[in-house]
Amino acid sequence: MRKFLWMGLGVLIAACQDSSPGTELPTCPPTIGIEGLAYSPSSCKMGVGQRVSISASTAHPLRGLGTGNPIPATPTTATQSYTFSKAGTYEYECSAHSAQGMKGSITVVGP
Ligand SMILES: [Cu+2]
Repeated sequence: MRKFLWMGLGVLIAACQDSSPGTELPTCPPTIGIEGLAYSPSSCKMGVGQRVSISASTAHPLRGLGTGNPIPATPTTATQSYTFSKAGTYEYECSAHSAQGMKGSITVVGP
């Protein structure tokens, strides 16, 4: 009886681990907005070749992180759209508030 209990627990844990990262991310809206000191949504997913705008202003300059990021590393104060032509996870931040956690990521998935 005890053995079956442990088997059941093992199945339950396996089921929980089955969900691959990215599947619960919301689909990116046409424009990623800013709410307080956070991007909204702060994480989202979209398909290769799609475009998304990311809000930026003088109060919240946007810069991309990492190599191969369509969002330039040099901060921009203009809201503009970016096209992601390669699958991967792209991170960005508000250069004024990154210490306060004003960061975001876009997960680009292949067709
Ligand atoms: Cu900011």
